[in-house]
Amino acid sequence: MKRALITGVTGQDGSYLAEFLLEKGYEVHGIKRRASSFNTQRVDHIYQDPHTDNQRFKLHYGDLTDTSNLTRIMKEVEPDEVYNLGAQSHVAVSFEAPEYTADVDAIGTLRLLEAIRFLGLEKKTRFYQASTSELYGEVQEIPQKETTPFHPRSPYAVAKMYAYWIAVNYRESYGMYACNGILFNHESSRRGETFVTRKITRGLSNIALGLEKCLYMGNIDALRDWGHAKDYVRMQWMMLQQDQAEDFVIATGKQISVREFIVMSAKELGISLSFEGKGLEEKATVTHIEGDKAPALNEGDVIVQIDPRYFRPAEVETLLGDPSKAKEKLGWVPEITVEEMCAEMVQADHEAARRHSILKEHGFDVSVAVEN
Ligand code: NDP
Ligand code: GDR
Repeated sequence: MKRALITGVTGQDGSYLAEFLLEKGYEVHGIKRRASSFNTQRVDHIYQDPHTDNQRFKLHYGDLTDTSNLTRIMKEVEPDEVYNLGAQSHVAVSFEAPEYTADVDAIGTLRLLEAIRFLGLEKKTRFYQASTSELYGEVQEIPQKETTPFHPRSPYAVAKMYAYWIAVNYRESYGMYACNGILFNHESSRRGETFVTRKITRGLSNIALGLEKCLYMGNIDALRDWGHAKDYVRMQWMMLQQDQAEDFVIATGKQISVREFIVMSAKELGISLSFEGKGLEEKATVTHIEGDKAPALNEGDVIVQIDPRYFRPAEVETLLGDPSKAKEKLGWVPEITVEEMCAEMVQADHEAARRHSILKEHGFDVSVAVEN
């Protein structure tokens, strides 16, 4: 039985990857952080009682800032495959906490690679690094592929650039099977609530049911190549099954703007929107409502406005990936379109908002966290 170790198992990708590897028959070990409240919601459905026989999903307390902890877990598990998905993964937050982001995202990667080397596992253990389209930042070529030069635009992207190169360096220096998946944005109903797609699907669902009044956004002109996380974790595994370690771009090859994603999400709720105004004055007004998903709204309501607090000190305006290498060499193609992904996300968030509003109607004190 193959053994995998996943950092960031409690995150969006970690949870889908753990499911995927369990289905493939792996023993899956994940690193979770100690927190003052439960933080395993995304993997609770695959939890296995440690008192039962044949437990194949095991969680270890740990942190990417803690060398001795990582080395001990690596020694205990002796994994065939390590998936380094753990990170301070929010670009805007990395401007607020640049040093911590570097410690976790850059040096954390080095700590794992060193643990593998220190334990003499470099011929056994394969290593996947969660690299990112943010490396391209100020884009030098459209679309971006494996050979496109990097120009990172945030402390997050700069930290991930170190992680990218240290994985390449350990491959070249020690013959380790280490590779980078340069993944473009990927989302799902498990996406963190403060990333833009989820902020939109959740915010509009809450507004439709009267739990919030307005969605405050940053740069809605930004263009992204959005895919579904389920498609992307399949590729993370495929990358570790080759004869030779190589780096791959994973993307859909299509892009839309944040504004278009807002319109698409609103449409899923039966709401038509009209955008008017420029820059900070831009607003979206409800022009038409169909069906019964948005009982709290009326035509003429303003439900999207711009708030400068969501602008970043340096922005990545446009990202569009070219996944040809992944298609040609690995036969990987994304199966879920951005429209299908958006529909899934809106449905899940509308359902959650409906539950909240029923509780509220029956007098329970329900507050919806809106800090983004
Ligand atoms: P999430 O933010 O959903 O998950 C991040 C995970 O890392 C969580 O499990 C989190 O734990 C954990 N983590 C954070 N800090 C630490 C730390 N100090 N020590 C150990 N674990 C830590 O990210 P995604 O699942 O979306 O992304 C997975 C990886 O892929 C990340 O590295 C991200 O940077 C990268 N990536 C993501 C893309 C995307 O579009 N989703 C695109 C390209 C790259 P907790 O749950 O406790 O917060
Ligand atoms: P990104 O994702 O920065 O691309 O990083 P995010 O969803 O945060 O932003 C995408 C774009 O939308 C613009 N935007 C806003 N973003 C947020 N979060 N909130 C807003 O209110 C808002 N308004 C506009 C942003 O400025 C940006 O241009 C994600 C993360 O998952 C990284 O870990 C990963 O490496 C990259 O994707 C690929």
